[in-house]
Amino acid sequence: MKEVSYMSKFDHYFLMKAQDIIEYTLEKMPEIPWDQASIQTKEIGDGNLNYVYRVWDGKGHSVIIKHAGESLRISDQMHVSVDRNRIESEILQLEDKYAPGMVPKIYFYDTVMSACGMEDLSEYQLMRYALMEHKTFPKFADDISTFMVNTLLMTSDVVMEHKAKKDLVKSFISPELCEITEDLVLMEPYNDIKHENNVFPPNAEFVKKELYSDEVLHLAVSKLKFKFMTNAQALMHGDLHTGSIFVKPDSTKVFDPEFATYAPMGYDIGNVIANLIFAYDNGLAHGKDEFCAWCLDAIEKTVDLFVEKFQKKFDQEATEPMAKVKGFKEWYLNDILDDTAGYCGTELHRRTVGMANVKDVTAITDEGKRAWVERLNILCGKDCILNAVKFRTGKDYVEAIRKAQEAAK
Ligand code: SR1
Ligand code: MG
Repeated sequence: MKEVSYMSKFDHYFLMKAQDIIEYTLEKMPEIPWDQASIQTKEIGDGNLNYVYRVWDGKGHSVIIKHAGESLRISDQMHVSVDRNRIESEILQLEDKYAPGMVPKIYFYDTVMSACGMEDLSEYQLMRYALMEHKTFPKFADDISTFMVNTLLMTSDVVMEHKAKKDLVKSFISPELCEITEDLVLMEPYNDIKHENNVFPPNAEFVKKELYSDEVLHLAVSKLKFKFMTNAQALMHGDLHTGSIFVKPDSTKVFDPEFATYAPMGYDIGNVIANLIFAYDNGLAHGKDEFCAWCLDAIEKTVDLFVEKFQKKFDQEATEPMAKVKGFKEWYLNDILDDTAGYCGTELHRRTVGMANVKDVTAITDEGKRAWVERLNILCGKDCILNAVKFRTGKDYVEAIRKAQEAAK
């Protein structure tokens, strides 16, 4: 039989623009009966790395096309492998297996154009923006603790057959994205080595004293950095902040796992807690007492539900005989909780003084209030890092936040 080969504009990688996206969608998703007369697209990306297009028509069909550029949106000087789109697509498929219904569906992914088509979740709101409107989400702690226990414990050596786990380690290693975390999160907030930090000027002296000159803190953070680089504990999301979560009152969806890699579980849990603290900062600056109380409650429940569900699932799912030895589960969980506090601290610091900040804080227009909550983040983060072994329950975080809030005045 004669082989027929079709030439396509999308046989070789190039950075697609809006005008290419419709043609691309029609080619990649022929199974959808698109209404070509009304099909349109809009770039809706809000992150630091990729381009995100919504494509829709007048007959109710829609899809999200996510496309990786060779340089990053946050800085055209930063270049990161476009393989991150494959990693993200495969991880979302895997997470859907471990935490069904908690991530967008992937319809296709394309390693030539480094793009994927995924479920349009337009009826959801990005959690960071919803929190900045001081909306509350009663199911959030329950949902996110389930997501973390399921995706983290189930991909660890406690549960997975070890050779299969090592295959996942191999598939999802992304050295350049790891390097961003290693430098941007776990080093630069403490030494501004590349002079890329964004320090709010009224706090410049405070940052110099509390972050740049504290050698005890530097040693603690160096240990967290080495643990991140060397402890292939679980397939974590790697960027689990409120800009990677969509919410509706009754549902939570996690997306954007391109930083996913094998690293300590506490990195994800710490990120969630720190980002709820940024929401709290915003509520505090705007005098939203009820919202602030909800943030503290969500932090408390997220930690406590994680611990409760983790222990239960560990008992149900552990397959590794040595993980069943008496005392192992408690030792392992305490280590995760130490890491949780430590990485909560580094996330608090890097989003406050590092290169990639969060709108919850930067959108605070009252300078005095912004300076205050930024000092809260810095002091609370230090407490989490330096006293990590004392953070065992949700209440420990709530107390630390209240203490830092007073000390930061
Ligand atoms: C250079 S990328 C900066 C940050 O954006 C991503 O969302 C990650 O959080 C990364 O650290
Ligand atoms: Mg992201």
